[in-house]
Amino acid sequence: MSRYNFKEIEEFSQERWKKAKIYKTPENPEKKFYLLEMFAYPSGDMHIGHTRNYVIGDTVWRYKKMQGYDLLHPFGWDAFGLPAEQAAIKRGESPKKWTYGNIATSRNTLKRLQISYDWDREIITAEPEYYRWNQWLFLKLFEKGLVYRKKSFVNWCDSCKTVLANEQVIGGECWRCGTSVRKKEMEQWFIRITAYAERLLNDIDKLEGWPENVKIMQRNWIGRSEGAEIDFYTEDGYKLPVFTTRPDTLFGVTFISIAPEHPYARGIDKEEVKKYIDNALMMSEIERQSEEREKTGVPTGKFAIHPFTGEKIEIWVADYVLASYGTGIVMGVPAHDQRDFEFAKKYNIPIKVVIMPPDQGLSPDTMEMAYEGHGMMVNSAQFNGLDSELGKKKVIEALEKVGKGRGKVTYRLRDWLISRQRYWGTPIPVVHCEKCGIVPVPEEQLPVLLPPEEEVNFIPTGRSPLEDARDFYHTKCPKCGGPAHRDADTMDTFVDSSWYHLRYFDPHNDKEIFSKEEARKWHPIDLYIGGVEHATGHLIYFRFMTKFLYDLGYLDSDEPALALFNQGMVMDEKGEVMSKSKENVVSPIGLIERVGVDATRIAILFAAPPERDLLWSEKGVKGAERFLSRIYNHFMPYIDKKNPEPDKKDPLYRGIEKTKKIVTEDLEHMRFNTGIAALMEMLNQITAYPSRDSETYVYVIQEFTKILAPFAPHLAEFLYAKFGEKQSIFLEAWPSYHEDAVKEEIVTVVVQVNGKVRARLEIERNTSEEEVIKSALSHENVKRHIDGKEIRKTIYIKNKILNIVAR
Ligand code: ANZ
Ligand code: ZN
Repeated sequence: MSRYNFKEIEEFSQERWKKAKIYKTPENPEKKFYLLEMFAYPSGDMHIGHTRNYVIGDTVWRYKKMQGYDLLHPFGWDAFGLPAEQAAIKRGESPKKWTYGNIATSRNTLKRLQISYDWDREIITAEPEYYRWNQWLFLKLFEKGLVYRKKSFVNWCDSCKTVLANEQVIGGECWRCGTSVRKKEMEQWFIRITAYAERLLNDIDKLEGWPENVKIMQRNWIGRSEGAEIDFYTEDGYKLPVFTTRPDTLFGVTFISIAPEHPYARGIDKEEVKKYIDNALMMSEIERQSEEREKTGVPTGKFAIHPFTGEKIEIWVADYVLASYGTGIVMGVPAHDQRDFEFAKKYNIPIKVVIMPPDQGLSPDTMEMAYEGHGMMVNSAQFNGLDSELGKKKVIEALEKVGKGRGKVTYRLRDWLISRQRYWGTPIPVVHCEKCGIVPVPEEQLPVLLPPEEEVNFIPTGRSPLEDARDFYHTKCPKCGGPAHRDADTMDTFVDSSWYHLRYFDPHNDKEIFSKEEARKWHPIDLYIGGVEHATGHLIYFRFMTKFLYDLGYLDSDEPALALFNQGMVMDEKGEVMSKSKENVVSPIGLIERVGVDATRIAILFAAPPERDLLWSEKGVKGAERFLSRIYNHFMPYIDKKNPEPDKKDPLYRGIEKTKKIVTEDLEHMRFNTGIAALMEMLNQITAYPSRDSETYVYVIQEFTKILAPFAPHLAEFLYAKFGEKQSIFLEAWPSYHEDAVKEEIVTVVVQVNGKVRARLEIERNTSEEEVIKSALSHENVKRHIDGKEIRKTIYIKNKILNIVAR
C-alpha cells in the first residue's frame, strides 16, 4: 500500500484549485463576506508568527466557502517605511530592490502555503498607482481643512532622525528602535483627526464584533474629559486659559502652572526660567508625567488675576503640565488635586480648602493629601453651600455670564502628525511658493512621483532627503508659475494603511480611489484579523479614514470592520519571542518542505486557541504528521464507493454526526484547536471500527473528509477526488448533521438523600451537575425528604448518583 506523501498530494490538490479558480473573487456577490488579514510589512521572509495569522484567515475562508459565501479575501504589502532605508544605509542596498525582493520571497511563501488570496487584487503601497491616492486623500483633507501645517513641539527620535506620531511613542520610546523620544520644535503636517474624536468615541458602541479590550483601549486613547475652560488674565493683560474638570474648585486656586513649551513661558525673560525650560524639554512626556517623579517648577515672578475674587495668583512653569493637553495651562488647587498638593508642599504655596467632604472636616494645616472627592462648596462666596456636582454647572454659568469661561470637552487624542523627514514614502503633494505660500498640487498632476533613489542621500540628517533631488525639489508654482519648491517630506506609512482595505474593492482603478459601485458590493470588512498591538494606532486611523470617505460620499457606512479578531503570538519552546538574533526563528518554508502544508497548519491550529500565545514545539509537528498519515492509511483503501447508506443505529454513525456538530460550532467561534481535537477523537473511533466494508464506514470517512477540509485542505481535496468527486471539495456544501443522532442517550441517575434512595431521574447523558441538582430538587419525593432541612452538601457522580446531605 502507498504511504502518505504530502508532496504528491499538494501538487494534485493545488492543480485542482488552479483549474477551478477557486480563489477568484466573484463579480456579483449575493452572500458577501469580506475577510481580511492585516497586510504585511515586507521585511525579509515571514516567520511562523505571520504564518499563523494567515492560516487562521485561510481556515475561516475555507469554512465560509463551503457554507456558500461569496468571499473577498485579498492581500497586499505595506511597502513604504523606514526599515527599507535602514537596509539601504547598512548594506548599500536600494530601498526599492530590498522591498520588492522581500515581497517576492514572502509572496512565494504565501503561495506555497496556498493561502486563499485572490492575487489579482494584490496591492503594493510603494506603487505610484497606489500612493497617488494617498496624495489625493491629502488634497481632499486639505480642501476640507482637515490637514494643516504647524510649527510645534513634536516627538523626535534621535536615532531614526525623524518625528513620530503620538501613537508611535510607546512608553516614552520610539516604537521602532527604543530610543528615548524627546521634544523638538519643527514645522510639520498634521491631520485634524481630533475633529472626528467625538464620532470615533461614540461609534465604538457600534463595534459589536470587536474584543472588549480593544474598545477600552480606544476609549482611553481618545480620552474624553468634560469640564470648563477658564480665562485667567495676567496683570499686563495676557490671556491664560486653563482647562479644568473641576470648575467647582475655582475658589481654591493658589497658583497657575504653565507647560515649559508654552509661548508665554518661553517669552519670560528670566535666566532661571530659561534654564528650567531647556532642561524640561530634554525629557519625554512619560518621564514628565510619571507619578513617582517629584514634580518641579520655577516661579516666573508674574501674576494672574482670579476671575471672581480679583486676587493676585503667582504663575509658575512646571514640567508636569503637558503642552499638548487642554490648553497647556493648569489652575493649581492644592487642596483638591494631589499633583498640585505635592507641588504646593514642595514650594510652600498656600493651600485653600473649598470642598468639604460629607463626613469629616478638612483643614489645610493638618491634611496629608489632597481631597479629590465631592462634597459641599465652602470659601466660595456666592456658591457656598452648593453640592460640588451642581456647583460645577453654576460656576460655568457664572463664568459664561461675565465672558471669562465656558463649558468645554477636551480629548486626549492629538492631531495626527503625518510628515516624515525620510525618503521611502509618499511625497506630500504641496508646493511652497515665495509669492503664494502653500499651494496644493492640482489633482490632475498626481501622482507626484518619488524621485529616483540615486539622486538622494538616505543617511538621516534631520533634513528631508528629497531636498537633494534637484529636479524634484525645484519646480514651478502651479498657481503663479513662479519659482517654487516642493514639500520635501513624505507621509507616515500609517496613512497608506489607513485606507488600503478599501482599495481592494477596485485595486486597478486609475480614475478614482475606488468605484462606489464596487464598494457597495463589499464594504465593510466582515472579519478583520490582526495583532492587538495596533489597537490605538492603525485601528484608529483606519476608522477615521473610513469615516472621512463616508463623508465624501464614497461609502454607505462609516465603520471599516464589523468584527475584529486578535491572534496571539508564536513563541519558541521556552516561551521566548522568536527573533533572528536569538536564532530561534522557525521558517515556514523549511517546515512545509519537511512536513508539508497541512501538517504545518494542523500544528499551528492545534497548539493553542488562536487568540492565545502559542509555544511552538516539534512535538506538535510530529503529532500533526501522525494524524494526517493515519487518516490517509485508514481512508485510502475504502474510497471508491458512492452514496453509501449508513446504519443510523451504528455508534460510528452517531459519532460522526456529533463530530460534525462540534466542529461546526467550533469553527463558528474560531475554536480551531478543539475542533481538531474532536476530529482526532473521531479518528480513534474510526480506526477501531471492525467492518470496513460496510456502507456506514464509507459514509463516515467521506463526511469526516469534508469537515477536515478547512484544517487540512490538501489531504481533504485529494481524498475527495478519490471518492470520485469531479469538482473541488470547497465547492461542496458544508455538511449538516442529523439532529436525532446527536441527541445524547438517556441515563438513570439515582438520587439519595442522607444515604437513602429517594428518586431515579431519567436524563440525557452528560447533563450538567447544576441541571441534575435542579431537577432532583423539583422531584416530589426528594422535596418531601428535605423539607424543613438545610442542604449542606451535594455530591454528584457523573451520569450515576447524586447524593444530597441535608440537616
Ligand atoms: C483644576 C483642578 C482641581 C483639577 C481639582 C483637578 C482637580 P483629565 O481628567 O485627565 O482630563 N490638567 C489640565 N490640563 C493639563 C495639562 N496640560 N497637563 C497636566 N494636567 C492638566 O484631567 C483634567 C485635569 O488635569 C484638570 O482639572 C487639570 O487639573 C489637569 F481639584 O484643574 B484640574
Ligand atoms: Zn506662487
